[in-house]
Amino acid sequence: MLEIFYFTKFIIFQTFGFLIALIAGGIFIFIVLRKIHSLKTAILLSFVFFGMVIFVFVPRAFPTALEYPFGMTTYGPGINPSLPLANITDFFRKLKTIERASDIARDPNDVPPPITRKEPARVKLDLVTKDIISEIAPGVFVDYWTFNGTVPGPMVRVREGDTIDLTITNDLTSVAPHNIDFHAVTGPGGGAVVTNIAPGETKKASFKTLNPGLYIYHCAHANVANHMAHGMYGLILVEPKEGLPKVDKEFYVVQGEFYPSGSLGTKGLQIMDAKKLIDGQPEYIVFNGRVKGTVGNMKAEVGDTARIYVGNGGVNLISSFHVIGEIFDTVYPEGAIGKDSAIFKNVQTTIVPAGGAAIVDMKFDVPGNYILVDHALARLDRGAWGIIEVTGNDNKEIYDGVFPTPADTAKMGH
Ligand SMILES: [Cu+2]
Repeated sequence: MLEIFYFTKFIIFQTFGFLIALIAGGIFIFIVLRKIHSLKTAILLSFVFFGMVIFVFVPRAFPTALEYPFGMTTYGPGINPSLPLANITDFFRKLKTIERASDIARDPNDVPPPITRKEPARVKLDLVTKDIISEIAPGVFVDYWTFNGTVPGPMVRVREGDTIDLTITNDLTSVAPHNIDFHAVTGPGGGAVVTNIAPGETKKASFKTLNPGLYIYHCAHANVANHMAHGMYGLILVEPKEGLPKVDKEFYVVQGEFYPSGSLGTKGLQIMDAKKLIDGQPEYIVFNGRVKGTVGNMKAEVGDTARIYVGNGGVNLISSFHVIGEIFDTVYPEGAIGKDSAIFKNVQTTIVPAGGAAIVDMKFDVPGNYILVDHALARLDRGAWGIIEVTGNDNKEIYDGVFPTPADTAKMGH
């Protein structure tokens, strides 16, 4: 019911608002003119009215198609990011069949185990693109477009030289066609060119991973920014032949932006606002698809070494990734790994570009809550934060809430 209400509201206010205002204005002038029999007033009012029509309505009221927002001109290589009304009515028609999920977030613990193989192999990968309606914040619903039903999609882990045998299916309930672009793949579109799938369609393709690294994969169907702003991204780790140094804990976190028509906190089902998208003004900036997408799921013990595979689905912002209270002992900048790759030591904040990644390692010495953030800190208020809960024994030598008295110092043997 709530969905029907929001859809009707959208149609009336956003799509036909101009038309209604135009008709109402015409009727108003007609009524006024019938009461005042003055040619001068009639001419003056007509000028005001037609002036307003030209100034306000003309630039917006003659769209090439019924779309939201009306009459957007953009210069991308494909279709523009406005949503065709046909797409919206299609969504409405399929609304009953679209899956609802109580939690859209991919569990940050959902990291495939390190690869122990010493030889390259063929690795099967099955992906399903699918609409999921779920909450981005309490009471705020979004029609996510997903890989395998979560945001981000599954983390893929292969070894340098492996061949991926991909089977990708677009679920019949999907509103839009999709495809996949692996940044780890060499060739046109990173795979996108050979994986275009309409709802109900399946395609198979195989790719050899030539370069080690941590890479984003994403849907690259036109309008690409629009598809990515619906949640269509994830990470693929191509381990170098020699593997990565062992750690106790591995986590999977991907930042992303969402552009609903309603402002921050506006409840109900939201339609994406393509104008906000190209203006780069997201309402929500989150880790793993929703506000608190990783909260409650990242745990470690004192003494553990932890690694976070961080991605940024964007589509507009660069993430300044930071963990409050920790220093990254090692950063693999921009997800670059393998022989002769740069490694940074002792880093406070690292850049994760839009459509890029980074690997950060840290060791927990003291128990407590460690907050991961995009350190453009105003973004915390839009959802860009998570928590790593570390339990274990205090280490007063490293971190103490009070300044020790001389007696305490004597006891500690200094
Ligand atoms: Cu897509």
